[in-house]
Amino acid sequence: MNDTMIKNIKSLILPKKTDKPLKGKEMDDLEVVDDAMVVIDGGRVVYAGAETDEYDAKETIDAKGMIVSPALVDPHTHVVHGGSREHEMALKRQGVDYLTILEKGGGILNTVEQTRKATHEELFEKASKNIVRMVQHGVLTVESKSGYGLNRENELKQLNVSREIAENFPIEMKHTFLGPHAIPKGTDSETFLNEMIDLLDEVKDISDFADIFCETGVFTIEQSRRYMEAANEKGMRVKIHADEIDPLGGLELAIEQNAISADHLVAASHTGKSMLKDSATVAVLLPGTTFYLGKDQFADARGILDNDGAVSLATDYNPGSCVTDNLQMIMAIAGLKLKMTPNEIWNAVTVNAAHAIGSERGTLAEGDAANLVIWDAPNHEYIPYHYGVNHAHTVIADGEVVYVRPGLLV
Ligand code: IZC
Ligand code: ZN
Repeated sequence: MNDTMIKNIKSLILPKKTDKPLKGKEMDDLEVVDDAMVVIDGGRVVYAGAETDEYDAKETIDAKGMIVSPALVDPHTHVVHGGSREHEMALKRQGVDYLTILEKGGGILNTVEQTRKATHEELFEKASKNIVRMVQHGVLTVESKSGYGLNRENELKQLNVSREIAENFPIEMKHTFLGPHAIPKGTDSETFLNEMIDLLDEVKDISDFADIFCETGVFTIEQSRRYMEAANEKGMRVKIHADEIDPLGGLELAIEQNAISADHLVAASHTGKSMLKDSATVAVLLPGTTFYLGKDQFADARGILDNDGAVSLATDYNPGSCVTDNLQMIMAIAGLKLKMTPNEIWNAVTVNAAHAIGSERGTLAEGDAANLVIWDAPNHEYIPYHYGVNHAHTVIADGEVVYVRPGLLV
C-alpha cells in the first residue's frame, strides 16, 4: 500500500527529466497530462500520469480539479542578509543609479554594515520569514548566496545561517560563496580579491559554488577570471554575476570557465549568447531586477533561446535590486518583458533552475522526491498571466503537506 495518492488533477505539468538543461526549442516543449494523478510512497513519486485504478494508498488528497506541478526552484537569491534599503527606492526614482549608490558607500555596502552588526540568530530569524514565504509560494529549492560579510568572520556567519535554514525547513538549499560581491571600505580590489581567494579553501567545505560580481566599479573580467580559475582548481563549480549593467564579456568568461550558470546577462554580447549552445552553462535571467531598477532593456531571452541556449529564471531576492521572494511574480515578468512562452517559463523555474544549481529537483518522474504544488488555477498558462498574487493552494515536500492556503476567518 502506498502512502498518498493525489487524485482529481485537472492538468499535471511534467517537465522532462534530462541529465542536461533544456535548450532552445526544447524549452517550449512541456508535457501536460489532463485528468491525472500522482502516487507517492516513502516521500518519492511512484507514479505521475493519467488517472488509473491500478494504485491504492493509505491517504487520498483531492486536488479538486486544480493543477499540479513540481515545486518551483529559485536558483539565485541573496536571502540571508541584515537590514533593508527602502530609503534607496526614492533615490533610484530620482535618477541616482544603482552603481552610483554603491560608489558612495551605500547599496551593497549598506547591507554589509547591517549584516555584520546582526547576530547569527537575528539573520536566521529574518531569512526564515522569507523562506516561509517562498515555500508558501510553491518554492522548495533555494540557492542562497553570501556576499554581505566581505570578511572571513561574516562570510562564514552568512553561510552557516544558510546551512542552518536548510536543516530547519522542508526545503533543499544550495549555498554559494559570493565573497567578491563588493569592495569593502579601506581596501583596494586586488588586496580584497586575494583575501577572498585565500578564503576558498575554508568555504569550499560549506558551500556548493563560488560566485563573483563582475561589473564596472566592482570586479573586472581579469579579476573574475583569476577568482574563477582559483575556485575551479579547488574543485568548486563557479557562477558569475555577468553583464548585468555593462557589457564586460562576463558571459564569455562564464563559458570559458565552465560555470554552472551565468546570471543577469542584460547586457550580454551576441558572441556570448551564441556560445551558450555548445556549453553546459545555464543563463539565469533575473527580470525582476530589471523591473525593480526601472530599466527599459531586459535580458534578451529570445536571442538566447533562438541561439539554442538554456534559460532559467530566479527572483534574485535581495534588499537592493529586487525585493520580492515571489517567483510567480518573476514568471509573469518573464512572460511580459522577456517574451517567453508559458512552457518556456515553466521549464525555466523547474528543471532548468535545478540544473543551474546542480539540484536533482524540478521534475516528477518515477523515483523523484515528491516535491510538488497544487495550484488554484484553471491551466498552467494562467499562473504567469494572473500576476502579483499567490496561486499556490497546497505545497507538498518529500511527500508531506507543508502548506495549505488559509481561508478567511469568517
Ligand atoms: O544587494 O544590491 N546585484 N548584487 C549584485 C546585488 C544586486 C545585491 C544588492
Ligand atoms: Zn545576485
